[in-house]
Amino acid sequence: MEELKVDKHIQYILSIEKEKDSFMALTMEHLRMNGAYWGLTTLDILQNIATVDQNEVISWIMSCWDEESGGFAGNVGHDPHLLYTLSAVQILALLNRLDILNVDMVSKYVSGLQNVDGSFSGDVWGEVDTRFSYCAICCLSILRSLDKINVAKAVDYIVSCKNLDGGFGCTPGGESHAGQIFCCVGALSITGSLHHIDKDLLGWWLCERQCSDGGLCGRPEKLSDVCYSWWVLSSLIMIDRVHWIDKNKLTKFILNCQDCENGGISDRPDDAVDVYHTYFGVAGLSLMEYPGLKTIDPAYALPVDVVNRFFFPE
Ligand code: GRG
Ligand code: ZN
Repeated sequence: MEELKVDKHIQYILSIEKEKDSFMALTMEHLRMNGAYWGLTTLDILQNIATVDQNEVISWIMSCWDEESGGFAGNVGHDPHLLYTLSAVQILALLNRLDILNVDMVSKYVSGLQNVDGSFSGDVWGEVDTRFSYCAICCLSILRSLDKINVAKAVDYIVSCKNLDGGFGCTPGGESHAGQIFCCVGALSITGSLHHIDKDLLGWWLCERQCSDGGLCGRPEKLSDVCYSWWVLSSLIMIDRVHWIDKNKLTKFILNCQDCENGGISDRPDDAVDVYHTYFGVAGLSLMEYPGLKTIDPAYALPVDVVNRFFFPE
């Protein structure tokens, strides 16, 4: 079997830095904060976070902070959003620099986006989605500020998005999708509410996502894609059903999506690589305990040692 090209992937992620002369110059301008989280978390799983200039990263992150609202934007001068606020908090946790945050203001931003039905809007424009429930809950949990929202109502809303097939959608009645399932299972896991899930039913739906090529897909009749190695596998782990998929076949599928020459991982074999699928491929292998990788936490999407550090500070 092809092995994981650790050094090539490190070089690939660092090369995105060199292209535009700073690490933060990751491809997608409007969601650079997410890109930074994907790249840096991948480097940490590959045990190479020390290769980046941490001060440069931290000052860039803080320049994306909007003092007025308390939220973070996807890039300097852009509008704040829950998606980027979670990424910023995750990166600061990764770099062990949560101390520079104004926790009260960031938590106020997040809690201010909760609606009366318990759901969360992504920003002031109001779009509601279970993705934002996850972002809010994960972010506040890292900041140890879950008491700033109505957790019971947040859980009720997520449960109202559960379908008869055991999965979850983005709003009540929305079709089950592996990405939304990760968000709902992750949020329920963090809030100690997994008893709302029928584990056998959801586990069955999730393990049915494994295709004949060994890869996982996001919904019935769809093609396999490396990113679902994260969305599906992390959910299966959280509900204790990961032994229902064939890990060997999935490992081979991910390793087959590597660019063995220039580094990086693509969505499926022979496609172009990107930092997003590089992260999900490496994170998926970490979930399957591939040798030499840091173990990643399936709910927080951060290495386990990082999660332990913010819950059990020295
Ligand atoms: C910290 C890991 C982490 C996440 C933050 C943003 C977020 C929370 C979660 C997003 C969950 C989600 C909805 C993921 C799905 C992304 C995706 C590949 C969507 C495309 O779906 P389809 O079904 O495409 O249109 P395919 O290609 O699968 O047919
Ligand atoms: Zn994908």
